Amino acid sequence: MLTLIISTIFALNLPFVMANDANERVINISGGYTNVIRPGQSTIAVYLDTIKNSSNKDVDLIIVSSPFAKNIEIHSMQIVDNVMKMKKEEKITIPAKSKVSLGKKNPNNYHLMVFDISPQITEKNKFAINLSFSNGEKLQTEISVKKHTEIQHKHH
Ligand SMILES: [Cu+2]
Repeated sequence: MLTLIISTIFALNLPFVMANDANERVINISGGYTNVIRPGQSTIAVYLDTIKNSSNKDVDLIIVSSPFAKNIEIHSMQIVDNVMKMKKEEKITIPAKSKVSLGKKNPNNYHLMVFDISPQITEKNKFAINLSFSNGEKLQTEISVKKHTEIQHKHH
């Protein structure tokens, strides 16, 4: 009887244990930043130096949001007929045991396009964005806003 109870508990626990394994943190994000936000500007591009996947399965970045913005899209850029065009991506795959850059000048020109950002965000601020991945992982990361002095080329 006791054996039966124990094995029943183990049987019932199995899915729980598997769910726990799936929720183990395998994604690491570093280096979130955006350019100077000019007064009145409501759409900005956000860059992440690295998204690292330490698991042995591919993981997709699928949803990005922020309490400080209405909507965030995943974008890439491609040259079409000599014109640089932004393209909305449904996901970015971070291959197993590998990393992908959404930093400036990454090969696919990946970036996050943030729409209707709160006017409260200024160069003094950092703000948080939330990233959801196909393995169920949800992470928050801070985006620092670059200051005016960091701009190297000014156009008057
Ligand atoms: Cu864009």
